[in-house]
Amino acid sequence: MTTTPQHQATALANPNIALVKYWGKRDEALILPWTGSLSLTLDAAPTTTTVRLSDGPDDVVSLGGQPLDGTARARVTRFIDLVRTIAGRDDRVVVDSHNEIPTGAGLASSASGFAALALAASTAFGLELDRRGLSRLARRGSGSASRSIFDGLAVWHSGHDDESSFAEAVPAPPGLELGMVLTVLDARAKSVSSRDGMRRTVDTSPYYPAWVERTPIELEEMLAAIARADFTAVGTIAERNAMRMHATMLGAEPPVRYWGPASVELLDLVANLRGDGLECYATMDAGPNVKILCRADTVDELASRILEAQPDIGVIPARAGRGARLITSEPGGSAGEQTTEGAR
Ligand code: 2P0
Repeated sequence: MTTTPQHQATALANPNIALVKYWGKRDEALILPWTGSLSLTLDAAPTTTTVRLSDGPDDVVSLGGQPLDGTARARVTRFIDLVRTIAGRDDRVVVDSHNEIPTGAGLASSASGFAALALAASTAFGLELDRRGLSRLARRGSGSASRSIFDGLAVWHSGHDDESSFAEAVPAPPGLELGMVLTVLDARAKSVSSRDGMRRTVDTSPYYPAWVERTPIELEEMLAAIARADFTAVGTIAERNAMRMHATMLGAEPPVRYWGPASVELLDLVANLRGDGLECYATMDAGPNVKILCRADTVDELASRILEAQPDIGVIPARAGRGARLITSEPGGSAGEQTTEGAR
């Protein structure tokens, strides 16, 4: 492939939280999921990543100003190897990445991280990817990153091979303005990575086949609920789907349990708030932190009601946000901020 490397590019991407979850791969090398999923890209807690081509002897990777090593570094360099292969180049790189949220605590840092890395690296190496291509590339770093390429709601089609497994935007109709409050109950990195948790669930949980059978139906129900701007249905389906995902994990051997006592308290709080007329729904990922879906105009009220009940926890209020975008790309000078479409 002929490419025009940009020397250096900086990209910003936001995390996304799934309303219909991705849990389990049919192909670990290509990161092809067993089922499709759907998420909301947030306007909070971004990752900013700069990739610079270098003539040094080896890749240098840092996160939050600290050099990465071991598995975390290997995951990035393997991804850069893929970009080098596609670009037909062998430059080494310096990768400098910063997260605004705790890394590896089930707060979607790998989604924002690999979405930003995919955009910065593909630009630095001169690949001209459209958003579908970028989504496919980000998927190879982390499945959920395929969805952070897009603004707001995105559906990741499971597909059956590298080409057919990508995410795309789902238009939100007027009247369905979504918000979310992320709670930070425990900011430590989780003890079982989502990658290992998924593998164990697929390999050992007798409930996993039911998940594979049900999720496509729930995804269709979710898309229909979105199309008719039915917030109650969106929230109900999302909460149910999250509980079912955790049920498949609890059936694994040994069980994969990300919940802690504080998570259960939050789940009760969400049910109580809903009973009091503040319509909100809980979802949880591969960590103890509960994320609470609400209407965009109730985010602030929800955040303060949560803090009233649980003054010691952290909350991150969020609304629908933008997909991955370039901040700068430099053949020599700065290109200013561009959207991914503008970056083609
Ligand atoms: C999701 N999660 O749909 C689900 C729900 C966590 C629970 O995607 O192995 O970091 O890199 O593809 O994307 C977290 O998994 O996993 C995730 P890999 P990823 O958001």
